[in-house]
Amino acid sequence: MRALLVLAASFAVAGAAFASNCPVEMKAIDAKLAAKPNLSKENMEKVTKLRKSGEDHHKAGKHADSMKDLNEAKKILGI
Ligand SMILES: [Cu+2]
Repeated sequence: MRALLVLAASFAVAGAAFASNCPVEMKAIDAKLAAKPNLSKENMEKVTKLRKSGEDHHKAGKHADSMKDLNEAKKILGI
């Protein structure tokens, strides 16, 4: 029983840490976008779309999907 509680608690902590990572990534992307990066129109559209879907997934509680989108956007931005 005790082991189960410890396990549940560590999952909760891991979940919270994961959840709080999305806004950090979004901020990094926003900062990079604010600096007007030299991107092609196509890549700019991709980044904008990924940034938006990342936020939507985050708000829906799908943090893994959110991180996937945000990481993809970061890759295009070179961060
Ligand atoms: Cu999230």
